[in-house]
Order: sequence, then structure tokens, then C-alpha cells
Amino acid sequence: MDPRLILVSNRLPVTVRVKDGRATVRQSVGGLSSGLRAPHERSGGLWVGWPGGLDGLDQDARRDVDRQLEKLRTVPIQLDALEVAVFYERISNAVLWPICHDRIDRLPLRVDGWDVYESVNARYADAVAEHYRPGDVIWVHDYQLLRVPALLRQRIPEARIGFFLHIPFPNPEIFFTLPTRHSLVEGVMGADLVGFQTRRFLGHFRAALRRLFSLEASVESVVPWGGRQVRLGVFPIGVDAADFSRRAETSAVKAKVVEYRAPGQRLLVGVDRLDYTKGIPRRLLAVERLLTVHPEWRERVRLIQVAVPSRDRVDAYRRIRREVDALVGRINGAFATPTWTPIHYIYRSVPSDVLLALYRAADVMLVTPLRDGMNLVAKEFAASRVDEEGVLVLSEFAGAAEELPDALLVNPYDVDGTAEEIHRALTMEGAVRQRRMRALRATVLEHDVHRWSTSILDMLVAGA
Ligand code: GDG
Repeated sequence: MDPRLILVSNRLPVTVRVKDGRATVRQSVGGLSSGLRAPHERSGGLWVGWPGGLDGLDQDARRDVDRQLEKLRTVPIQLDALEVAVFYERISNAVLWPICHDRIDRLPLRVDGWDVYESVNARYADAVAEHYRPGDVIWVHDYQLLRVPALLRQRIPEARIGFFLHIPFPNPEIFFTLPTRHSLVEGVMGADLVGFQTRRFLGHFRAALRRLFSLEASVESVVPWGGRQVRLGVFPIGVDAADFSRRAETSAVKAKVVEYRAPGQRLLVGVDRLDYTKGIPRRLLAVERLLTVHPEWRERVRLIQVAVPSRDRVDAYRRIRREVDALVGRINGAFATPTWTPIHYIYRSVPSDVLLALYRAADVMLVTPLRDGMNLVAKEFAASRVDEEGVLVLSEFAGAAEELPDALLVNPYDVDGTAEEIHRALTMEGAVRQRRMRALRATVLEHDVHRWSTSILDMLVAGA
């Protein structure tokens, strides 16, 4: 029998809606939760995390939320306003996030709040320790919880602990700018198995171990640590590809595809959280460049860019929003005609059937982050193209590029080069397009999210 699994992530995979003082708790769809829900259900396990703010609820309503959360086998960690501001918005999203994405320039001039990061991590560890039963397997996720594995190891020395980093582990030269570099690596090394998205990120982590602790990993990527053996590994996350393929075939989605595709016009699509790592401004400039250098595309191609509002209480995110607003306005102002607008900008989250229809309607999908752990949008696009059509233009700096050589790989910093690749994608011969898409789909269907979670959990259980 599978051991019981305790999942630990900053957020719980639920959305709590508060209306007139009453709250409903729903499971979130998509993303990480789709891959982890199956092992969570199968093992009868628990999921520890923050359910989001519960302001505006009286005592009774809160108890009701707790009951609903318990039914879903989740264990809520409550964060107060200061913890949200310091642990989540400052250290996690304004310090660790930019550093892991090579953006030292985004660091605040002075950083404090590591004590709050530590104490919140300790609260997650306490909650896990409280619910732990011998034989359980614990799986901790991502950069907000780097200290949790070591804090758990102190509390439950014999526990089997896995850790997975969803975002890049940066080059040590960049990582070493953090004054807490030793304790963060020590935190992660509390685990038995540490997973990364790509070989490159694993390499960076090994180099950090070497330089901080004079430790060399074996050829199998095993490192002696505190009397234990810690295994490091590469586990590129996938998507629920069969589910995307199936949903892309529904009549609701197909009807929308017809609506979105204007006759005689080609469609470029971009879908991202509005984040400065996703490369949206340079992507817009590449489209502008395309229309300038290849004027034959004017009135014949348009970009639908969905940018999902994200972290809008962090300064850098407000700035990127203004920058994108201004660029869209400038480019549309310069090129639009009474019957055509080159950039169709949607600044909100779209429902999943719209997302699928956009994937299916796209002639060219533009996934051009400046740095990305993996990028699920690239894989979801391929999974949705049951028609084996469409071209993926993919940044070489996305983790997904290691696995998807059949995309057109671009350097997103090279705006002119990206514009030329978009032109190449738009003019690619049908047979070549289909061969490439078939190869992309084969990879994405085979290496799906279920295989990802199973391979990590199998290794964690086998290592017991
Ligand atoms: C982090 C790492 C890594 C987007 N817009 C809408 C929507 N989405 C969904 C997509 C996709 C997800 O959001 C975005 O995932 P990404 O992987 O692209 O990006 P991050 O949020 O930065 O994720 C990343 C990932 O963790 C997993 O390990 O790949 O590198 O940064 O699933 O479909 N969904 C809906 N409407 C939208 O408007 N319904």
C-alpha cells in the first residue's frame, strides 16, 4: 500500500470565497493541484498550506471554513497581515523570486524580514509535525518554504522528506548575494530527495554546495549530509496532457475557436501571469518589429495577449503593469487601422474553455520568458493541439526548452531575432509544422504531470 502523503505548499489548492459573511471553499483547478491531487486522494493524505486571507469572517463562518477545509483533508496555516507582507510579499516575492530569476537589479536596497521567513517556515514545520504519523511521506514545495525540510528534520529526524523547487536555482554568483545563502541551502538539505526542473538548475545547486560547504555530489548526485545521504535529481514537471487533449475537443471550445479566428488573418497568442520574468515587453516589441520589417503582415496578423494580474501589491508588479499598458497603447496607436488592431490585450484571468480555445486557435504560440523554471503554458499548448497544427516559439531560457527542441527556440533578449522567428513560424510549411507538433505532443503526452509526481514519490518511498 502507498504510504500516506503529506503535501506542503505555501498556498492550499483551494479558493475561499466570502460573500455576505458566508464562505464557500472550492478546490482550485489546474496547475500544480492537478498533478498532486491524485496522490493526495490515493494515499488518503493531508495538504498543509495557507488558504488565503479570511478577512471579514466572524467566528462562526471561520469555523465553517475550517470544517470544509478539513473535509478536503487540508490543514490551514493562517498568516497574519505582517506575515503576508514580510514572508510572502517581501522575502518570497520581492527577494527570492527575482534572485532565482537572475534579477539582482530588482532587489530592494535594504532587505530585512528573514526572521519572519524563518518563523513562518517553522509554523509550517510545526503543523506537519503535529499531524505526522510514522511511515508518512512528506513532500515540500517551492521557494517560499526553503527552510521547511531542515526544520522538519529537527522535529522528526526519521521522516522521509522530499523537496521540489518549481523555479530556477540560479547561478551561485547570483545566489551568493543573499546573506542567508548558507541557511537556505541547509534548509533544503534537510530533505532526503531534492528535485529540480532542469539539469542546469541542479548543476547550479551542486556548485553552490561545493562552494559553500566544500561538498561534492557523487555521479548519482548523492551528497553526504549530517550522517544521511541526500539525493538530488532532475524531474521536469509536466501537465495533465490527456485532460487538455480531451477538453480541447469539446464543442464549446471548438465553437470559440471559430469565433477567434478572423478569416484571412493569422493569430499569435501569449498567455502569462503578468510577471517581469515572462518577457512580455520584449515580446510586444518583437511583434512591433515584425510589422515594421515585414509590413506584409499588417492587417493580416494579430496578437491576443492574456496577462493574468499577479502579486499586485508588490511594487515591481505595478511597474510592469504600467510598462505593458504603455507599450500596448503605443504599438496599437502606431499601427491600428479602423478595422484592425495588432494587439488584443486582456488583463485578467480567462475561463479555462477560453484558454483552451486560444491554444487551439493560435497559429503561433509565443512563450518567451526571460527566465522560467519550466513554463506549463508551452506544454499545455502542445497538449491541446489534437489537430497537430500550430507552432510554438519558445524562449531558450524556459526550463521547457531542455525538453522541447521541436519548438522554434529564441533568445527573448534579441528582439529582432525573435521577430524573425515569428515570421519563420508564420511562413513555415505545413508538413514541417505538423512534424514538429507531433514531436512536441509525443513528449508532452508521455512526460505528463502524473508521471512527474509518481517518479518523485516512487524514489522517495524506495529510498526509505
Ligand atoms: C511556476 C514557475 C513552473 C494562466 N493564465 C490563465 C491560466 N493560466 C495557467 C496556465 C498554467 C499556469 O497558469 C501558469 O503556469 P506557468 O508554468 O506558465 O507559470 P508560473 O505561474 O510562473 O509557475 C514555472 C510552474 O511553477 C510549475 O512548476 O512551470 O516555471 O514559474 O497552468 O494554464 N489559467 C486560466 N486562465 C488564465 O487566464 N484558467
